Amino acid sequence: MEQKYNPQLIEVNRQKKWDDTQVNATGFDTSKPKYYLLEMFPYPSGRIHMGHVRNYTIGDVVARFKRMKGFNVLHPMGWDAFGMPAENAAIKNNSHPQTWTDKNVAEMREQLKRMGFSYDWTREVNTSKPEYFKWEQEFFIRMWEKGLAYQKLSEVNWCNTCATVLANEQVVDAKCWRCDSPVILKPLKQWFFKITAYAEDLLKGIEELKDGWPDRVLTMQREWIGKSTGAEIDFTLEGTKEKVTIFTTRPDTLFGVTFMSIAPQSPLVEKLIEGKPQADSVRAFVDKVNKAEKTEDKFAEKEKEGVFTGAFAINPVNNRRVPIYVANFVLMGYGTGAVMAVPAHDQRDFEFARKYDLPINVVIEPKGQHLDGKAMKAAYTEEGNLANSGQFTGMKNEVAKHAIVDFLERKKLGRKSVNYKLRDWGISRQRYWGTPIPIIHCEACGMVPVPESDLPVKLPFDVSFTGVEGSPLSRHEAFVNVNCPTCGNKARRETDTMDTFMESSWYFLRYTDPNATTEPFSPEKAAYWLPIDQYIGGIEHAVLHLLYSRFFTRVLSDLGYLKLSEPFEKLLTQGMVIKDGAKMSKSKGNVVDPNHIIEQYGADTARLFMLFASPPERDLDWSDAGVEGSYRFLNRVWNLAYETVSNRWEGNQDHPELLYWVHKTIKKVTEDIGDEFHFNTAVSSIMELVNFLQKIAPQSGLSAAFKDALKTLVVLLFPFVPHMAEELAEIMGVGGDLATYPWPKYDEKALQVSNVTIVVQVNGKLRAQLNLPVDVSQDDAVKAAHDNEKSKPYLEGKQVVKTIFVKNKLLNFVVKDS
Ligand code: ANZ
Ligand code: ZN
Repeated sequence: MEQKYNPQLIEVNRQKKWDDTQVNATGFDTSKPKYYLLEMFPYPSGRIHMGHVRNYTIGDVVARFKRMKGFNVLHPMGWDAFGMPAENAAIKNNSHPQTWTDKNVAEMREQLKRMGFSYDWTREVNTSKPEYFKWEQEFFIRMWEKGLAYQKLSEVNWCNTCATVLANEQVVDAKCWRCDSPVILKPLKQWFFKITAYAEDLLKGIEELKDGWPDRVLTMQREWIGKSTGAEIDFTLEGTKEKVTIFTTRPDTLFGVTFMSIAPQSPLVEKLIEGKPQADSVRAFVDKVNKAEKTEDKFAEKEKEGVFTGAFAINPVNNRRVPIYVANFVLMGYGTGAVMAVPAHDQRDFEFARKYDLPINVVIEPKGQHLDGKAMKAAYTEEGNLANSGQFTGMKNEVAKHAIVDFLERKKLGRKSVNYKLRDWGISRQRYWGTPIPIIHCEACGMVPVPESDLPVKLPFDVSFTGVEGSPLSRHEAFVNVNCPTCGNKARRETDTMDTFMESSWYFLRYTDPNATTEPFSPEKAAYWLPIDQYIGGIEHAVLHLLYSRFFTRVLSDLGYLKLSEPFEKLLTQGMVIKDGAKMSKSKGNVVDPNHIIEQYGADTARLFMLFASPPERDLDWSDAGVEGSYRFLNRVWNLAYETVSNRWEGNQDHPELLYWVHKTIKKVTEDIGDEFHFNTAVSSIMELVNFLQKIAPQSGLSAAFKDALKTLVVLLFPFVPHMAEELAEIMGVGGDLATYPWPKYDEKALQVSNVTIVVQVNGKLRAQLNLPVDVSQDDAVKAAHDNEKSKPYLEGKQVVKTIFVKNKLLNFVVKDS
């Protein structure tokens, strides 16, 4: 055994061995319980960063631990390989996205291997390969046949810098999630997936995830789906038989309506202003709003404005005339695009009423209080009792909500109604580096799916990347011009590609059967492995990837590919890696390159630091001193083993507390990894064991029990620092492959029987040594001191003014004669 710890040499050798023997490849041994552990796969941007290192280290501890606990573990890795950076790099470097991506994948794979992560590399998935996206095209066609994929003209979120459409989820604070440019609206024919058809089911599913997912993520998904329960109420257009239907969540305020607001884009507008003197001013207003929407930041707070149409609606419960306004804050895409305005109880309506001098009629009052619309400074939005509301006056407003809707339903003037904020998922991108949408547009036949035998629709390699607007595919004649599969006439191939979130919505299914060629994955294999027992990734995916995956799993189940609704049983969202108070990022200039740490200290040190510095779900503050500390600890372990193996100690005496310490550590590490992923406390208990072993080594270092303790230590270290642990295990003759070595069990008896020696002092003088159970309480120790023959005489009849108790060590009485 080498005297000096040489991580670089050890690690590279171990990694080569793991690679040669494929020790982490997954079996299909159904006699063992399965455990599917997944970390979010990376985008192959070129290099692994510390965020990856942290995410994957956390996962690796769990994977190794579960294997040792006898599970059949699936722990795969792959590449989310489509996406814009590849295309942007191609434009910049005059290269090809495929070349760029393949090179990055090769480099990053080596980096991951150099970290010693125990992936089953035989299952590597790369989403940019036709063997993968072929199935996506098949899914798309199935969805299209069922009406779950459709094309419509729509105002889309557009990023000028990236020259592409963004999904709602990719707009963060009105900016492009990727490049931070402001997002504008643009009308384009786009492909959508009907995620709204699954809104209720996705919402219900959240209940099932309560025990396995962080509350924060569930709340974000719930809010994103945004269910609103209320009613649709029909007002009549004065002087006609026509209805104007509104959506409200507050039917209890119906008697307080003093005007109505409709969306500028509403088809009603033209009808309302026909022949009215207001027509011109309304049209001008609508134009202004539409222009502003296209040029201005869509999400910025804008001044609430409106204009009177000259038309009135009749409130169905009290027959009052209410003027109809066109207002810039009413969205055409939500509810009915028309709102009953109740300024006394809605702040937005309140401000609008003040601005345009419209009446404010109070219909809800706090108990025992009277409100005056003229004097109000803000809308009253709390609970209360109904006022000025005909037969409903006096009723609690929560009760009135139902009573008024019941009344309306009976009179056929309204009905219960539910609305969701969730919009359909816009999936088409005017980009090259993505999965081609397998549709052909024929003048005679309309949209025709590419026949199954022609799948996959591959990306042509010979394209030019100029960076000009529009997809490079649309400029590729041979790709675009095809014959219609139905009628044979000249037709045009769809040139949009799919959102890359499509690939990540099912990659976890492909891992179960990555080399399938006649189907996307075998239903049996998917059924065996799914759901994923533990998923680990960043909180930034709370509503993007994690919602799409839940949706897509349901879709694939409905299409008959599998039977599952929730793909991820448990979710851990790891914290960020921060340095100098900010997230590690290129733009902040505070990046630490994992390779440098590996070169200087080795992968085991990098892993140990990541695990020890903070619990997984919290942010991790990078500290060079912490890295140093981890490295020093590993050196201490190495030295301890070295001294033992080379018989450098004197003593051969069994220490009475040794077994206690070993079993206590096994228990703590097992529980900390197993239940809550408290790796930091698991590591610190291992450190305590090392301290203890170091302390007793001179007397006990050559005893069999000491050597056994050291072997156990090495086994416990394996999930955290696998290279060093396996090296030492081999040297010390632990026997067998640590990858599948049975995880040590602890013995409750060893935990109980062990005693410690507690020194009793009276006024600083040693009076007795007590042999007491480990972790004995102060009270019990004091009692024992009073009973002990030797210390008893010094305590009897004395007044104890102070007792100092150092757990498992010392009991000191300060006494004075009484
Ligand atoms: C009358 C009322 C009185 C309202 C009151 C609120 C408070 P959520 O919870 O987001 O679903 N609304 C309905 N459709 C709208 C649209 N297309 N654009 C803008 N606002 C719209 O909000 C529902 C409430 O938002 C509805 O209830 C409606 O105003 C408004 F004291 O109706 B409410
Ligand atoms: Zn045709």
